[in-house]
Amino acid sequence: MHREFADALAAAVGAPNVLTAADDTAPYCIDWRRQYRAAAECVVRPANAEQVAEVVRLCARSGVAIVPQGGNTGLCGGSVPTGRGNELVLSLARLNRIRGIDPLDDTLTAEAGCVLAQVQQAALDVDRYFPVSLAAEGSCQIGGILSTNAGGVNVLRYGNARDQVLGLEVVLPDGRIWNGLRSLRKDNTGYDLKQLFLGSEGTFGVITAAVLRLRPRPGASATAWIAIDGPESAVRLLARLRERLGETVSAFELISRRCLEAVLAHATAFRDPLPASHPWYVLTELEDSGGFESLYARLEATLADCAERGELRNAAVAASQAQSEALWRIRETIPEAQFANVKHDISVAVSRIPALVEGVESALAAHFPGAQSYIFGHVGDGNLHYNIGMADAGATATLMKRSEEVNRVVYDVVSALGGSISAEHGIGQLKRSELVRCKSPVEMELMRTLKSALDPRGLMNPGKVV
Ligand code: FAD
Ligand code: 2HG
Ligand code: ZN
Repeated sequence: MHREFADALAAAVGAPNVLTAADDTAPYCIDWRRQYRAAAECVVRPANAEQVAEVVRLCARSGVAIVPQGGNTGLCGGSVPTGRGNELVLSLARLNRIRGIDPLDDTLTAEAGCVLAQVQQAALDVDRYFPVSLAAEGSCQIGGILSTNAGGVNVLRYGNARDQVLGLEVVLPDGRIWNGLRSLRKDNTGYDLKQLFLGSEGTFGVITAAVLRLRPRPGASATAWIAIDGPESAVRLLARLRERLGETVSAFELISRRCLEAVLAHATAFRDPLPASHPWYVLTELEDSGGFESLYARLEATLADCAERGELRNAAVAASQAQSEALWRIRETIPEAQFANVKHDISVAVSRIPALVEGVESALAAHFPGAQSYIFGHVGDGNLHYNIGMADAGATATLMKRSEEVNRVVYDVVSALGGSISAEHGIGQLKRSELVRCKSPVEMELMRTLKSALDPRGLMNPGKVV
């Protein structure tokens, strides 16, 4: 790294916050799945928006590219360097202050480096609720979930990360700070600029803070683990639960038997929630303003009725918070229990989920005999994590080398059903070439026009998305 540039960075953020030794930078230069590793010039850890702006100005002056990084839990290689050109990792971890909470406005203003769990807890502390929830919530950061427009398990009721945002503060690629930290529920004064930065994976600027919407804290929640025949039953069961229980249904997750078995094999602490084995499961959660007893009773009665109609095979309703947490731990452990395989994060209209599973399974059987699918995820949003491996680690490693061919097979089915190749994880480095295949030339041109208008020198997270 150029001496003058290094000195200027140290002056901006303090020398201890400019990491250059390989041992220090290594954890920032490899992604969560250990699929992408590349060196950075350095890792810079500013403490506030002004310091971020100064670092961005210095980078613009020296032509150094910036890779914004939050909790580094992203699953598409967006948060790590590409290894092409001079890149600096800009860690937002020290911007971790909650700037304010207003229970009358139902808003919380958080800096980008606040960990999601910290924000959830801060909301609970004032008897409010921040509904974004995902297995990485102990490490992913607000800037990361907003930049990927993360989903998680509560999208069904509350929407994606994008839907939780009222205002943003962003450092633009030239180092100017855009203060859009408004708390307005209604504001039609021209283009809604914050939407540009939500879900654009750090390619337009660095989010430094956000005004987040809070919700009423649910009085009670009830959880059920339900055995079903297959995806078709899941879609019908969701419709039935929503008919009977309305908006109280906040999560509705599909889990295949193979995923459950992977979790049971992963750690001895896990138990199969039901006495017999079943091919598929749904994990559902209800939230309501009333008490637990009545919610539990409504859920149990609805499931008993569904069982009588033959709409489910068996069900276990959690009788305590501890039982509910144990069921959710199974779901949350799936990503690490089936860590190495060819990942897909796909969505279709909810009603097309059965056709999606049928189509992908038969295409896989034809093209990759012996392939084993780990199917799970947010079926209530039409979003499945469709991860494909083989019976043993060696064969899976070989399959991973053919991941482009596997992707082709999966994405052709997705595309025939009018679906998306990235429901929630984003594009990053992983799906960049696929994006070009699945978007029309008009859409790609619009995206590139936006990119060159906002970041004409291409210094914001290059090699990601477009
Ligand atoms: P990072 O990984 O650090 O970054 C992600 C992207 O955002 C990168 O492109 C990065 O450059 C950019 N970025 C980060 N911070 C900023 C910023 N302040 N300004 C501009 N750009 C920035 N995702 C889901 O949607 N739903 C899930 O259910 C889900 N579950 C997960 C479970 C596990 C176990 C793991 C490991 C990941 C999961 N994810 C899920 C993936 C996921 O995208 C996130 O965990 C989260 O959104 C990333 O946050 P992060 O702070 O780790 O971001
Ligand atoms: C989840 O829903 C995440 O758990 C991770 O989005 C999905 O590991 C995966 O494929
Ligand atoms: Zn997910």
